[in-house]
Amino acid sequence: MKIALSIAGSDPTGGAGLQADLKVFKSMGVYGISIPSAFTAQNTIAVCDIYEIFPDFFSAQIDILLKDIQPHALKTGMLHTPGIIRIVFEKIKEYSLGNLVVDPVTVSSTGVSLAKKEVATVIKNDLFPLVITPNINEASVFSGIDIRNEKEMKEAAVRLRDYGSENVIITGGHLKEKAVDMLFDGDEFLSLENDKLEGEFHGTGCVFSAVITACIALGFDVKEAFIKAKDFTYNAMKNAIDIGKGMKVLNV
Ligand code: PXL
Repeated sequence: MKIALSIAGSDPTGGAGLQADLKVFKSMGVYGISIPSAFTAQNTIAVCDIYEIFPDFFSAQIDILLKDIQPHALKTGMLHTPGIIRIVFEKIKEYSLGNLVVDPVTVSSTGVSLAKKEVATVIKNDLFPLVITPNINEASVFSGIDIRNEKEMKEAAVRLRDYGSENVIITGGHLKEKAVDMLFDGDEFLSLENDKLEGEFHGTGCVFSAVITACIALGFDVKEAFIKAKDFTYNAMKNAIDIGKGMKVLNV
C-alpha cells in the first residue's frame, strides 16, 4: 500500500489540517501517517488559540517515524514558525524525501493568522517542493501581485515558480465570478474552472492539497493529480456538511 505523510496543524473539527488530510488519504486508498506541527483550539466558527510545538519534540517525532517508514509522498500544511520550517527542510534532506507538496497555509478560513509573518519568506527560500498550492490570497502575498483575474494569476504563478517549486497550483475559489484553479509547470498553464458554490467552507485548501499528495503517492503525475484534486474537492464541497454553527466542512 502507498503511504503519504502529512505534517500539519491539528484542527479538532476535522475539517482542515492533519485530521482532514488523514481522511482524504484514507478515501483515496493511501495509508496516512502524520506529524502535528502545531495545535489549534477552534470550532467551525473561529480559531481562538494556537499552541506551538516544541522544536525538539517535533524533530523527535520526525526522526523516529522516518527511521522506520519511508512515505511515497508528503505534504506540509500549517507550519507556524520559521524554526519549524527549517526543521522540515533539514529532515527532508536527511531522509532523502521526494514528492513534497507544500500548502503554504498562512490564514484560516475565518481570517486568523496561522503563521508568523516571516514564514512566507522561509517557505520561499528553504523548501523546494514538487508542487506548491497557494490560494489566491497566499499567492498574492508570496508573489507581490494583487491577484484579481486569470491574467494576474498567471503572472503570480510564473513568479512563484522562480522561488523553487517545480509546479505551482493556485486555487482560485476566492476569485470573484468563477472558481478557477491554475497549474503552471514551467512550460504550460492549465486552468480548470467550475461554478462557484454558495456558502462558506472550511478546509478546502487542505483537502485539495491532500488529494494531490495522495495522487502523487499513487504514481499519478502532477497534471493528473491536479485534475483529480479539483474534481474531488468540488464534489466534497457540493456534499459539505453542517456539523456545527459556523462554516460547513467538506464531506470526505
Ligand atoms: O485551512 C487552513 C488550515 C490549515 N491547518 C489548520 C487549520 C486551518 C484553518 O483553520 O486550522 C490546522
